[in-house]
Amino acid sequence: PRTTRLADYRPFGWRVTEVHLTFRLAPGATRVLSRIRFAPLDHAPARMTLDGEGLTLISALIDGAPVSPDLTTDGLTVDVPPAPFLWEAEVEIAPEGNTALEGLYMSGGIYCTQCEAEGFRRITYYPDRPDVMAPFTVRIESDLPVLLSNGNPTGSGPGFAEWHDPWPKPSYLFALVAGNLVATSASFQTAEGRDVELNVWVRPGDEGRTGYALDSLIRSMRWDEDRFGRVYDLDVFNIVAVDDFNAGAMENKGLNIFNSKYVLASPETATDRDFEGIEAVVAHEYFHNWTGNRITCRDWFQLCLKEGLTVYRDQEFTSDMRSRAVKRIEDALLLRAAQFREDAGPLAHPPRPDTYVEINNFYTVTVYEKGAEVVRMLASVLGPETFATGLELYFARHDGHAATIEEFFACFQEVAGDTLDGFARWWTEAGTPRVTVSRHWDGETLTLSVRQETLGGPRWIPLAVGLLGPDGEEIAPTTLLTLKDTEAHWRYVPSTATWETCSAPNGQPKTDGAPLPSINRGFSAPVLLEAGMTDAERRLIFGHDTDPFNRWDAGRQLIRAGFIGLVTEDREPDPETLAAMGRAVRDDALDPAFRALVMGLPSDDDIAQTLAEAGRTPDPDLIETGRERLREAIAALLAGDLRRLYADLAPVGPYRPDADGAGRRALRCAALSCLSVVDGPDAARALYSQADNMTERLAALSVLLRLGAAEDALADFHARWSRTPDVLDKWFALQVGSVKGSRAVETALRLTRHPDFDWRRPNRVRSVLGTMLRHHAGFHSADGAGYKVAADWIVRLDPANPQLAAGLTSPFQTWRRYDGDRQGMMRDALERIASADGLSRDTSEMVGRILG
Ligand code: BAL
Ligand code: ZN
Repeated sequence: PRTTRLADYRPFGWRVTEVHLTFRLAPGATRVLSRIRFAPLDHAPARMTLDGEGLTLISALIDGAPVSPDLTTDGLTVDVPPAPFLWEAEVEIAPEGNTALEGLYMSGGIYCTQCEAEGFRRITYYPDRPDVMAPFTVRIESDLPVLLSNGNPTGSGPGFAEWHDPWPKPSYLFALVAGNLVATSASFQTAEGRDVELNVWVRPGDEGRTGYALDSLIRSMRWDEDRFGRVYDLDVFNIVAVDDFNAGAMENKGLNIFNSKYVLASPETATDRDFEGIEAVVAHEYFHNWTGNRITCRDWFQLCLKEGLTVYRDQEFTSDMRSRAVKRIEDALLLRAAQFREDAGPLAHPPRPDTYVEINNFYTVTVYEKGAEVVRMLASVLGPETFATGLELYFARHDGHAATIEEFFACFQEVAGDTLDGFARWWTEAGTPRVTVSRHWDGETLTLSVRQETLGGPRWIPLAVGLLGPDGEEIAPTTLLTLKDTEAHWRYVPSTATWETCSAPNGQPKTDGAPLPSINRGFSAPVLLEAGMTDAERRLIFGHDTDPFNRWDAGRQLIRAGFIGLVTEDREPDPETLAAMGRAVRDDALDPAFRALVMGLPSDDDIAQTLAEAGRTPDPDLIETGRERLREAIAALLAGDLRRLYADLAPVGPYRPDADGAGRRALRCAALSCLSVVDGPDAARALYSQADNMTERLAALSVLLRLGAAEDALADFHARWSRTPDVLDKWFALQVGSVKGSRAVETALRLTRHPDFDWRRPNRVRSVLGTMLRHHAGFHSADGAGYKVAADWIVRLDPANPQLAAGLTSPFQTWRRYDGDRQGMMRDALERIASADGLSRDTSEMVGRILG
């Protein structure tokens, strides 16, 4: 397959000034008629190339005269005049048979589209690249009751509807939906006085579960006006939920299409995490209207320009709606678990990569989450006002254009009046910087020496630092120290409460009375930090720091060290660490959500990664057993506190999906889960039957599954929810995720034979197969069953849905961590996938990169 390179970027030779599309919908044979006006640019060649995949060309005309283009496997070429011309084509496509879910396809009788990144070429011939932007007019012909496209409605009648989108957009933002749908609606008046009709469209029967998505949309629109000055620009904003969707949602202009998982919610069907996810994804897609749609990407290498910035914006939204501290910890957890792992292995790439084979493989945590961290660091180093001014300049200068990271960055360099060059490496280099901090105390002055080890030269690393006194009191407030070179030294000047740069300290350091630095507060830089702290110092930070992130992180480091000791040296958990955890968990002055996070143990994969970094070979079974022993030790020590908490946190009123309620439930469920180790299943059984909400019901079911006491509850759950796909997905996933070791593989295999399992539904596949692949001890079971089953599934799924299959390969990326037997079995599995007949570009690129 062909590699696409950033260095080869060339603009398209024509401007597209107008696009008219007519769809005559039929499941097996939809006709798409296009009328597109092209105007040559100076460098336009005599032949034009259009992208197209899987299309049957019926006719083609240029300025009304029939032409015979040369058809290729990925499009066509045709001679064109050297002046503006009208291209007309009619093609036939078959949405019913489209199992790849790219282009126009059908989900449960609903026609819908997914065009990002390169799906539009499966709809008609077009320059399917993000830097070609044009206004679209669309006519849909069908007897279905609801016919939607981008922009504003301009006409409808029996069997047709017409839409016009005045905002020039690339083809990846095109969307069409047709089906039997019902809307929950509201109106919104923008800050500019525009009345906007808001609709959330779902299948009849689901309309009772749309309220939270609609409310999230309204809050997002208002927030984007208040916080970023971004105002909506059409008369209608439609959201449609479909059950079969490869990703989470899609920001098509004025017509967002969502995986129903991120729309449908009621207290009975959705967990607190689902509600938070819906709020964040609705916001994310809405925020793309400016960061993605009004200003889009010049080419797909710039994907993080829209995704990193939009994730940053949705993180800020969630932080304002909920708890900023908790959100920051959750984001750091995700980044460390998924992005650091990606950066440490064969799939490492910069947020702005410079080559790809299949762009679908680059919708990664690096592009999204690390991309957001880079924007967050830019905001930190510039300060809020300069950052806001730079962003305003970006919106003003690039509105209506397809931009690059360099153009984005130039806006901030201009307003900062400074050269920020070392900062830009965050976008262009892969790898997680390793930052080492050493301390020198001479009895009066504390000096910090900070070093970075990075690929591709030093980057700017903003470290938020505070100081604690011997009893944990804050003696220096948070200050941002930005490391710009490989090494720097700062000393703290108490008289002015400032830090100043200095030369390397010398002389014998003292220890008595030294203040304790709390470094990288708020996870100000996404780095691996080695601060050389003792356990006693970590306990001081855990117990006292004013920065909630570092408090949590110090506790996490203590627990992780105990976990490692338990796995590798059979050491008992450290009583002082457990006691410190107990003090935090008992502390009613702390946010319950924070306390629940303190109780969370590092994942098995996290422990495996830590061991691998220390040069040791992780043993998945020992890690799993170690987790159980750690949980038993915590339960034994804290049982009394946890029983009290479980009782005290019982619901006091009806369920509400807000941050406070979610935090209380998170802590209560964490207490239940831990307590069940000593108290058995009774409390979980009672909670399962009494709970008025899915959060507690699912938590109870998970405990029952772990204890092998879930038979009745599982049957009850299935009976209640067998006709509600998004809830039934939870039933599937929980069974795989809650059993130990190789039983996860057996359970997953058994569930693929369940009558409700369906290989064509991505959410169902991810519930069973995705959960098995993430089950560390199951996937890595010593007999290789997990690897074999994974390879079987990927080979089976690939022909129908390459994007889904390729996504399932990523758990193999850590294969070099493990022992020789496991490495051999994983390599065999990967090679078997690679040699499958007709393997897709998506999966073959992933497997090739993983094998290295
Ligand atoms: N653009 C693809 C879905 C999203 O990131 O919003
Ligand atoms: Zn996005």
